[in-house]
Amino acid sequence: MTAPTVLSFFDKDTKTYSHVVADGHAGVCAVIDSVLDFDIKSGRTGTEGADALIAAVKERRWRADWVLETHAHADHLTAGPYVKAALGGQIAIGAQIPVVQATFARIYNLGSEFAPDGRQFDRLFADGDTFKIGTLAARVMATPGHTPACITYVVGDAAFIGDTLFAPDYGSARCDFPGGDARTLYRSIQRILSLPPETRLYQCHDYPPDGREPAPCATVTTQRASNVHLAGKDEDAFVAMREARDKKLEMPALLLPAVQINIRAGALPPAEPNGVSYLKIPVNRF
Ligand SMILES: N[C@@H](CCC(=O)N[C@@H](CS)C(=O)NCC(=O)O)C(=O)O
Ligand SMILES: [Fe+2]
Repeated sequence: MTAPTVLSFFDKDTKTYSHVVADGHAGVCAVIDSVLDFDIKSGRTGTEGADALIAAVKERRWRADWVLETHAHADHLTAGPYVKAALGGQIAIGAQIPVVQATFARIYNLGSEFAPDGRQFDRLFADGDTFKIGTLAARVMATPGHTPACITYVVGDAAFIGDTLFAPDYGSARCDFPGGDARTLYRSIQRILSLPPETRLYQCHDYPPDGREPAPCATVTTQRASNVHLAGKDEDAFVAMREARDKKLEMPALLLPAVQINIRAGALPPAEPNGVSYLKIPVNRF
């Protein structure tokens, strides 16, 4: 099997990892979890981070066949449409995304202009679906828990696990967003850890403690041996720990602006008659 080439890009503002997984020989890649910069103070989007990723792909003369999301992110805006316009590719996300869209359509009180049925994306991937990146075979695993629609992309000896496990010294993803569930996450993590021991598990975030550089991945072996949220814990103990921790977490700084764009596959809400697109903030809803 051809080993995939992986490039990883770290967004310091939201501590998000975007990845590019490529069949270098065929010159074809997939972009995973891209980030659009967003300045909440001015309401301005920016493309500095996405441009660096796009430049790295262009430099290698790769074409993107896929612009993949592991889930509808709650802490940053996706740059999916911007990446697609620059590199090509179909925008894809998990097949359960309508569940997330329906929940947030209620929260934002979106009108009939927004259809919570996944049509905003080019492709919806369900558990067990397969697709190609050049000659590389990619396989989808449903890994819900952080959100109901989270998926993992397995490409050769690399797996893009989104928000499930984080670095061994940090642990796991929160489960307190609408539709999140700690027990479901635990079971998804067990499925991920049943991949071959040498599999590189690429995370969507790293929140390194002071003094440690961010790291994009850890192997199944390393996660099994040393993840602080798993060591010595069975399912019930994990759930108790996760739920207790989640009670203490603040909302991500960009949740309210980000989700209303991410459930639209990265499109801004339709412009108002003056040509400007507006975001909504539900007051006293959370
Ligand atoms: N302080 C961060 C929080 C980000 C956050 O909540 N990240 C989620 C992933 S979208 C998570 O699972 N965090 C795990 C945790 O903090 O335990 C922000 O404002 O963006
Ligand atoms: Fe997330």
